[in-house]
Amino acid sequence: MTIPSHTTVAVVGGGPAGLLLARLLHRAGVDCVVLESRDRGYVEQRQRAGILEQGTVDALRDCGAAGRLDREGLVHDGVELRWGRRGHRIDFPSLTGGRRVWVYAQTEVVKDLIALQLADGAPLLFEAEVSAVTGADTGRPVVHYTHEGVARTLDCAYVVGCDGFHGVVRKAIPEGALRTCERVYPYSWFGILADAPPACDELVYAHSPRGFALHSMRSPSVSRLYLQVPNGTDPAAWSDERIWDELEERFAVDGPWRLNRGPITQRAVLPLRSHVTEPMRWGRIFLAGDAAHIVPPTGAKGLNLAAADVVVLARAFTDWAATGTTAALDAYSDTCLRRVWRAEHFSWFMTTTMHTAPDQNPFDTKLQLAQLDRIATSPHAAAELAENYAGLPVA
Ligand code: RFL
Ligand code: PHB
Repeated sequence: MTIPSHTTVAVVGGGPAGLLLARLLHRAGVDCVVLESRDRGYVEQRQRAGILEQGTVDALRDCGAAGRLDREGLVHDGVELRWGRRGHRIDFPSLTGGRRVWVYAQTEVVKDLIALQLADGAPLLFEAEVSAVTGADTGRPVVHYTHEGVARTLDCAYVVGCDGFHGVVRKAIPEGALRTCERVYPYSWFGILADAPPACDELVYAHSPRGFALHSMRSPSVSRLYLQVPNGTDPAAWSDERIWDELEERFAVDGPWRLNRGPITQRAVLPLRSHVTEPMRWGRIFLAGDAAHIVPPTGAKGLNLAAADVVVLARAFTDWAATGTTAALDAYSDTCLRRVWRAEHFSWFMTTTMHTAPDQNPFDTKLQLAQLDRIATSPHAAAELAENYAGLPVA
C-alpha cells in the first residue's frame, strides 16, 4: 500500500468509533485515512462491550456492515433486574414503542468493519502511532506519527480523535480550551469469559448484599460475567472456584435457578469512571467516542455513544463536503453533548442503584431497594429505564 501524505479527514484510532466513521465517510465519498497504533490481531481480540442499541444496529445496517450481525447477533427484548432473591423483567418493545437491543460483541463489530475497510475502504494503517497534532488552529493541521519505525506526517483538513480515553489528540488541545467533569467510583468490575452456556435468555443485573453482579453472554455456549470487587483487586488472586461461588451467591433466587459453570478463558479487572470533556471540538480537531467521554459499563452505553457521535459527525462532514457549509460541523459538539449527558446520567443511575459502596449504610441500601421496587411496580419508572437502555434515537 502506498502511504498517503495528505487526506481530507485524518481519523486517529481504529476502535469502533474510528472504523465506523471511516466507513460512513467512505460511503459518502469523503476522503479519510485511519491511523491505529496497535496491530490488527490486538484490536480484533480486545474484550469489551457486548450490547448494541437499536440506533447502533441501524447505523451498521445503513453502511452495509451488519451482514454477520443480522445472522449471528442475539436479539434481546428485555433484561432482568434481580434483588431480594427475586427477578423482575423489563420488556423493551412494549415500553419503548418497539425498540430492542442486540448481543453482538464489540470484537465482532470491529472485525466486520476492518474486513470491509481493507476490502474496499479508505486506507487503514495498523501499528501507526500518532505522537502529536500541530496546526489545528490553522487551516491545515498536520498529524505526526510513526509507522513501522518510520516517522511520517499526514496533512489534512480536519483531525478526528477516536483514540480512546488515553489518546493523544485531546492532549493537542490547549488545556484552557476544554472543561472536564469526572467521577471515579469506589469499586471495579471483575469480568470473566467462560466456556459455559448462559444460564439465562436475557441479561441479569443483580443487586445483592454481597455487591453487584451481571450475567451477560457472547453466544449460546459462551458466558460473560461480571462481579463488583474493591478497587485494586488482583484478578490472579481469585481461584476459578471462588469466582463461581461468589457469582452463585450474588445471583441466588428463591427457586431452582443455577449458574452454568465452565472453563474461564479470560479475566480482567476494570475500574469504573464517568468523564466528559467539553466542548468536543477545538479548531480543526473533533473528539469522538471514549476520547471525549467515558461511562461506567453498567448502562451498556460506551460503544453506543461512540457510534452515535460518529453518525452525527459523518453527516456533518458529508454536508460540508457537498455544500461547503460548516453549520452541522459547528453544531457537532452541542448536538452530541445532549445525548452524552443523558447517557452519563443513566450510567451513573444504574451504577449507584445496583452497586454497594464501601461506606454504604442501611439508609442508602433502603433507598436503592425503594427505587428498584418503583421500577417493578410503575410502568412509568420501567419505561424510563427501558428507553434509556434500548437507546434514544440518534439526533
Ligand atoms: P477505543 O475502543 O478505546 O478505541 C480507541 C483506539 O485508538 C487507538 N489509539 C491510537 N491510535 C493511534 N495513535 C495513538 N496515539 C492512539 N492511542 C490510542 C487504540 O489502540 C484503540 O484501538 O475507543 P472508541 O472507538 O471510542 O470505542 C469506545 C468503546 O470501546 C467503549 O466505549 C466500550 O467498550 C465501553 N463498554 C461498553 N459499551 C457499550 O456500549 N456496551 C457495553 O456492553 C459495554 N461494555 C465496555 C463494556 C467497556 C469495557 N472496558 C474494558 C472498558 C465492558 C467493558 C469490560
Ligand atoms: C457485556 O456483555 O460485556 C456487557 C453487557 C452489559 C453491560 C456491560 C457489559 O452493561
